[in-house]
Amino acid sequence: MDMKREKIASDFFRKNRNNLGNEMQENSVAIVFAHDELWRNGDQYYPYRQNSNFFYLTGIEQAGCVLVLRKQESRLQSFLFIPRADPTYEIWFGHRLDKEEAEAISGIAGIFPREEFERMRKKLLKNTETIYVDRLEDENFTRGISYAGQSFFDTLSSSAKRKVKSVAPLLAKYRTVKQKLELQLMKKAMDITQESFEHVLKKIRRLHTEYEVEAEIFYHFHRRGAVAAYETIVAGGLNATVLHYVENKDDLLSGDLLLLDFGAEYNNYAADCSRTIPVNGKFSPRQKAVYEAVLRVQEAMIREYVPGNTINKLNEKAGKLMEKELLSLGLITPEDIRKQDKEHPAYKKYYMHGLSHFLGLDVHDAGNKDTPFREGMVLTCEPGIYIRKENMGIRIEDDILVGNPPVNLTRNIPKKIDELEKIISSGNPPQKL
Ligand SMILES: [Mn+2]
Repeated sequence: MDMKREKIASDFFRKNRNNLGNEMQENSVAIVFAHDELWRNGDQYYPYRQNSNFFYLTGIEQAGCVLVLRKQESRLQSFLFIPRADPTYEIWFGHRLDKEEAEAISGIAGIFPREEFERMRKKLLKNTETIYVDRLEDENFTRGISYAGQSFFDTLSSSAKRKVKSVAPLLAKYRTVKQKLELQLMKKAMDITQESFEHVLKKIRRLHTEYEVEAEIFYHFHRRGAVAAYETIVAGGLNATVLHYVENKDDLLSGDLLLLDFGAEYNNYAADCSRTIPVNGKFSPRQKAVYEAVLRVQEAMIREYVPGNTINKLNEKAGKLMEKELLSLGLITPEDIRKQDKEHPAYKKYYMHGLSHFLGLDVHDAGNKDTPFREGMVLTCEPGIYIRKENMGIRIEDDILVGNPPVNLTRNIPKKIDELEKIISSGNPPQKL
């Protein structure tokens, strides 16, 4: 039995398909492909991670599958195509789902071998006016990437006989609002993230490099059946001013701060947390002042995660608060603010990223900067101050459940200065060499 996975009842996936069906027009079809295996080198592939939309609609975590939903006369039918059983394949790579197993996971009764897809496709698309295809949504990150859904979309679009649309906007309405089960899985990812951080705190004075810290985090992710939801950032001193520093290769220096941006992915659901700690266990007065400024902005902003707000509105408010803090820290002057260009406000010199993003199956989940917040949405709150000339970058990030009042789901991951210093000092003292 697969102990690394929690069994999710097929009702969850059926409900998600029905929700998508409600958004689809009459006489339409939606097609979602499973991700292919991604080649790494030689005969090796990257660890497999299912396409989030495909998982959300089927629960199937296997390559080579296709989901087709057909809506006609307000009735929704589901068809799932899976690779045929192959004894030789199984000797080398293990078990592949058979029809019964795929049905039990997904709740879909109409299951067919994958090679039938090409033959049945014409029939399934017959009399449809609109076809929704799951395609690559963000060109910034997917240019040049091969995905069956995208090729399918391009082929259909060029024939121009029917309307071809993207499936993602229809799903975003549902993926942004977390169901109870999803919140439970995310909470588990957050608990695992918390556990790994507490171990780092207790060990930090005996760890000498960024990659040792990373190993400590991964150890606690893996032992609880999780993986990293995104590339882990372990950035000491100046490295923390590189926003996406993921090499994690340098020595840790006493007197430096260490920025950690790390989150477990459990059952495909992500946590996303950032903490900043002193390598030697004690914040200097200046580090403390900058840290407290970031924390004040974060705590004020967490209260803003109420229904009706948007990421854009949060960014505006966070910018104003940050401006005030940077003035008191002496990093910017009233003159800088008077002279500032609206597009490039003075605070952006030290706080250059956004405050928040949606969180769920993807670490940067469905939903955008104008999506009005609704109860049950989960977003991050992550202000930061990065000062190259002072060799420090500080970010504090928690995961917030929208509501009235909002709930900080990662509130138990320590972040107050005295709490951090106390836990570090309770751990093993540095090794005498
Ligand atoms: Mn984040």
